[in-house]
Amino acid sequence: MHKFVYLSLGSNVGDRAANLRTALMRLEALGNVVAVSSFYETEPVELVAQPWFLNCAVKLGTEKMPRQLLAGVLDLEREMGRRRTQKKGPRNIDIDILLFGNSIVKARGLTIPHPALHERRFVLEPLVEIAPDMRHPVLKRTMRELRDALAPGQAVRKAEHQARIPD
Ligand code: PH2
Ligand code: MG
Ligand code: MG
Repeated sequence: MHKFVYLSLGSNVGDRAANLRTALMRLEALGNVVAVSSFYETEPVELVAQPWFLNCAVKLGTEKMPRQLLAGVLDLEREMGRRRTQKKGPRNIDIDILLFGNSIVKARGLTIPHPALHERRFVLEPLVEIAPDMRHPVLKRTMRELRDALAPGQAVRKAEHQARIPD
């Protein structure tokens, strides 16, 4: 069944904008990229001693099931040369599943909605750009409401680089 899913992309190693664009292109193998937010310069959170990230949010139409989609994005990260060393540490590309339609998924290695979605400005600011009225299936709040409820802090600003939906 066709579903719309929302992803968060992040990069803080190498040519960050090029990394996001490559990932956007390769995501077409898993479905249709139907919306991409601006790219945002974001202050690192949780593990703070690392370079600033470029983050964006993506709306993907897909026929895949949640675990298949996860396997697909992990393969994509690997194909782009991601090496998992330090948890939450620097990476050339990170692709996280935020929302999978209105589904709630709790499996080993996969929780949807993403458990930190509502706490992260680097996720919510781009997401509000493309899905302000989308409702969190557990918290029952819209993405705009969740963004507005964030405590101050976590610098996030729109970057110059323009995201573009791949042809
Ligand atoms: N990803 C993390 C940890 N911290 N901070 C920002 N600004 N952007 C990220 O994508 C990010 C982070 C773990 O995946
Ligand atoms: Mg992540
Ligand atoms: Mg990840």
